[in-house]
Amino acid sequence: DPYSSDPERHPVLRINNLKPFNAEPPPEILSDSFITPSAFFFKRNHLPVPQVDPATYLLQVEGLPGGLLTLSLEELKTRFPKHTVTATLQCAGNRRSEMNAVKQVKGLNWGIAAISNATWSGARLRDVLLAAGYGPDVARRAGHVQFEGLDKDVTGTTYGASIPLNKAVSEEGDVLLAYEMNGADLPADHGYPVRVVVPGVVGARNVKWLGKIIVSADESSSHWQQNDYKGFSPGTDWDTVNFKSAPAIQELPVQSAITAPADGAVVDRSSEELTVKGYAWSGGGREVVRVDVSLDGGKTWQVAQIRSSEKGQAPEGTPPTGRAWAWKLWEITAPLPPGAKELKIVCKAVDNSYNMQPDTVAPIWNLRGVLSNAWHRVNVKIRE
Ligand code: MTE
Ligand code: MO
Repeated sequence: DPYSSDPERHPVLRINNLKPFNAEPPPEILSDSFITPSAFFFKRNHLPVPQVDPATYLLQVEGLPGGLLTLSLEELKTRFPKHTVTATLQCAGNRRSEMNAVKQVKGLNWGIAAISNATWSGARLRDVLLAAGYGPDVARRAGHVQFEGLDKDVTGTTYGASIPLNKAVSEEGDVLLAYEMNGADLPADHGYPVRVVVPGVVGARNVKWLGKIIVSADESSSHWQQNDYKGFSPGTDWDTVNFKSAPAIQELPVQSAITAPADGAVVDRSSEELTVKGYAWSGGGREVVRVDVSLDGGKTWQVAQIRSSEKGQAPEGTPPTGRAWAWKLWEITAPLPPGAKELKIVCKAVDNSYNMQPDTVAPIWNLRGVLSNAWHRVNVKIRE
């Protein structure tokens, strides 16, 4: 069993698939803390977790004028300044189950918690590429930075993905070769000893157990870059889909969801007030500037209170405006509407480009069930 050496996991996680391991925390845990404790951070593995010995680990960097650069873990930690960023990761398939409810899609049936927020520390990818000879001449011939994981399938094929070279080398990109998560070594499930953290970009490009970096004219040829993690029209089906016709997902659209109360919960009339909590985030460093909440299915709206961090101050490693890599937690406490027997709670977020979420799922349905970001809806009953 290639999964026999997988690490232990917290029993509270909701397992979508055991081998490979895919699990999300109960949603209310997400809104408990601005930084998701690593044990509760969602886990999305395509393959067995590789066991990597930190003493012999080598990271290879290819495709630059300096020739092949090989770095030990120690060299990565000592030759380059340590940089810290608080960034949210979201799987392209977060909230896929809501697409499944419209019409069957292919993929793991994620709820609303395939998203989490952590503080990551490591070397800047930019610094490592510069050390390997990156310069303007390279920018003229290359357009992508490919990443290969050390996790392999039975045929020896590794997990792989790529990002645009611009994102990788930009001083504002904040792309990390992270060796710490939440102030400790990366846990095995999250890529020990080194993973790529690409703030603002879909989870799939944040390659774990990083073995190789290749600067190239081409995107990664991996299945996950070419034939997966792309968006299509609701009218496209498996007979007509042409994966070459759509770009690989990179920056994600604006997103929000209600983490508490849970759908189907019953609240007592005597409690008089109800607190609704959730998260909101947008890709590409676009900052969420507002979250609207409705208790009547979208007829009337109130503005939620946004918490940008634990205690109101900026999270560690917060860069200037335009680089809002971390999510916002929000909440609203409202009196129970008199006479109501049921509340239809809805949330929707707005980012600083005034992007908003679509109101329903059907117009954004797609065969892979990715980019599911419609208004989130939770129904609760009021007991008299
Ligand atoms: N990297 C490797 N090497 N192998 C993987 O299976 N999964 C990707 C990405 N990086 C994956 C990977 C996907 S699809 C997601 S959503 C994120 O890792 C999940 O990161 P997490 O498990 O730390 O939450
Ligand atoms: Mo993912």
